[in-house]
Amino acid sequence: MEKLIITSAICGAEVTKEHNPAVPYTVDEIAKEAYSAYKAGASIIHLHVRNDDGSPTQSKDRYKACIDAILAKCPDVIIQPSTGGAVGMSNAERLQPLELRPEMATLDCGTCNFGGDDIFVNTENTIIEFGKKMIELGIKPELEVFDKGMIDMALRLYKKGHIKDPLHFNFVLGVNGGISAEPRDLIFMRESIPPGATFTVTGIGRAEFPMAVMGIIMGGHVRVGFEDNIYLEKGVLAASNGELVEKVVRLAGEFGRQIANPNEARKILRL
Ligand code: KMH
Ligand code: ZN
Repeated sequence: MEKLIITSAICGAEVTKEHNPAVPYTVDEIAKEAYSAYKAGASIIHLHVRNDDGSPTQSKDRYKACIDAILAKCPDVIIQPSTGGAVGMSNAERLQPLELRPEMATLDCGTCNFGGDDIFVNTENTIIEFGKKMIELGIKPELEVFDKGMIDMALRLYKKGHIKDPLHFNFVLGVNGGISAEPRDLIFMRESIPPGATFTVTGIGRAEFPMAVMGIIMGGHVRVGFEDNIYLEKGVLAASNGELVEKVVRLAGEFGRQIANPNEARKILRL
């Protein structure tokens, strides 16, 4: 089996220090958390950024400051900015980090409920606009799918040329409004993508590690981090993103799956 690529989603846009005091906001905190994940075995950092007060932002300047600080500590890591940002942001706001020409970025493939009254809006035209921009700038999209219909949308737009090979999906399971996180759900998602496409598995909340194990044994890749889950185990807050990554490394070891370093990840993903 291919080596395992671990992505760490170190802060997201929604989780706060009230949920877990280790959630990073400042540039220094973000760089420190990225380093903890990288040192533990993450080769990709899925990056959202915050203002110092913790509010989410897609500011290009703030991304630049965070990326520079991360690269100073983790020179070869793959940085994957979010183009999802936070619920309610405009497309123009969300697209800003692409101007920095990262190697990868997320491309969210559909609209869904996002808990309470929140709706995460990604219309077909939005996905086309974001996909075209990534082709134009040579940025590999990670196709974020929160439900099976989003895979169908991605494949439709791929056929029309708005998304290019090689395809890489991130199956996000357990969002309140997306597909649930049962083993059958992940198998259904996996069977719905073309042979040859790569995939990462992200389980939300308590589904993080069960889904990680499934990703490990199914030959996929794994994402963990405070964006998705703040607990190391039931009732125990993780002290860092590194602790979450270390747990994945331990689980992968139990199943004989080796961990990819960033350059190996680049080869697997054909970056
Ligand atoms: N914060 C969520 C609304 C992404 O990074 O592309 C969207 C999100 C997806 O986190
Ligand atoms: Zn995200």
